[in-house]
Amino acid sequence: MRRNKKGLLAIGLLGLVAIGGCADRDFVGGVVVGNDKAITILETYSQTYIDIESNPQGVTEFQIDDITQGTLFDFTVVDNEGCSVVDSAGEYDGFPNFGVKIQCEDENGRRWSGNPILRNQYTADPTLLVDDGYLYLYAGRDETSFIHMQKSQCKNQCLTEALQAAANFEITGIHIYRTQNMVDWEYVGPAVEAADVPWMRQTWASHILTKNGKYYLFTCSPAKDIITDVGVKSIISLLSGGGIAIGPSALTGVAVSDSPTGPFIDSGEPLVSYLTPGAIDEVMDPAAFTDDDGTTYLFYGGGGHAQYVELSDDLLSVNGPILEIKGINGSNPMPELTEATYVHKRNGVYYLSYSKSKVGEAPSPLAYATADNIHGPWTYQGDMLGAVDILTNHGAITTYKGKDYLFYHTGQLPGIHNGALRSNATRAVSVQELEYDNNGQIVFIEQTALGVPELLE
Ligand code: FUB
Repeated sequence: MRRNKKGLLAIGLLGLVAIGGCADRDFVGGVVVGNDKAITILETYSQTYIDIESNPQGVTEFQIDDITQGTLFDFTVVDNEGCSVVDSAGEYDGFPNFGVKIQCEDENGRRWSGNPILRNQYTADPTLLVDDGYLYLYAGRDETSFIHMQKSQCKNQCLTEALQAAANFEITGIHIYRTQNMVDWEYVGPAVEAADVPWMRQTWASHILTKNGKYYLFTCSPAKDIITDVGVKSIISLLSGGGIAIGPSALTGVAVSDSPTGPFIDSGEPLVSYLTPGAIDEVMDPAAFTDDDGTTYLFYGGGGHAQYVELSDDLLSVNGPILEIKGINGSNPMPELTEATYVHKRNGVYYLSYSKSKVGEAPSPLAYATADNIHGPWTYQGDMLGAVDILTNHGAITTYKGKDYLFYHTGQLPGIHNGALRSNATRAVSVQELEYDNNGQIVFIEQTALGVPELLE
């Protein structure tokens, strides 16, 4: 095994392979690996990854000479942000363990997290908890063999593919990771696995919250007995000028533990579902929030709609009717809502963030609205993070050791699974610092390859 000790080591592509498909899609090629296997999708909505040296995100790219299990491989590192690579090496150990560990140092020798922060498995839909000196990250693990490629210019012809891809997540569990310095992450173990919960088909986005000395992991799943109605909803949404509706009929429940490390035991049945009177179909992407008076609310939504409901004090049932999120003078406080509602509060101001999409534009910027009251009215404030390079995004915000952070996911982790490089369900969690201006507005957050610096004691 050779190790790249510094900067960019460009390893030439062994070959380019044109891949057929949608007529107006200009595939730029692929990488030939192993036994002349042509693989790859090196194109997504907004970026073309085959051009390694001009990759604006400076992410790690690699090629594998032989993809048999246990093979050590060289890879290419691009650093365009002053990060020297002090250790980079890889070993293919069978999906999802294709990972490489990259340690970055700046010119002062300070370590940075790098983005994505976890590189040996795909992770999506972050949710965060600060507990006993640790920052805990709970994330779904993407495990997909679905090959999908799409780009913004490829609208109508590829729409069906895009929708199918969105419906083809394979997310088997929520997993727990933790750090004390934002650079070194420890894998703790699984929190909830869909196979253990009768009402779950997959573990879609979750939300962790602690109350009364217990730890509550709100989880959601597309309905088990509905294949998907995503396509129909999306067409209706598109015809009416909305974004791509990728929310299926979904359910949200809660699993409880005495410890942030689990075990989390599902309460037995969903708290709210698409069958609950008054609820929208997309009862997905739970965002739980406890207000100063101790009342906990559960927000959820997708595909253009979001709602919320008060929970009972033990958080195991709802306590009141389904409520609608209101804007000022009837305005829509969450334009182009796709999904991923998230609520936090700072200096008396409530922030309601979410991911949004608009046909023909790069998907999934994160936007937010603010209010003086948890019941609104909410005022739309605009984007806080630009589009990512993959179909979805999902944000989570926290304060840890005096710094504010936004976690989200991108398609920036390369990898190989069943001959596919990247799909809309090969996502990976990234992090950036988050700042507020003097008026409490979130300063637009730039996505970087470097991530965040190590927190020193
Ligand atoms: O991971 C599955 C779904 O994709 C989540 O529930 C959404 O937030 C989006 O990230």
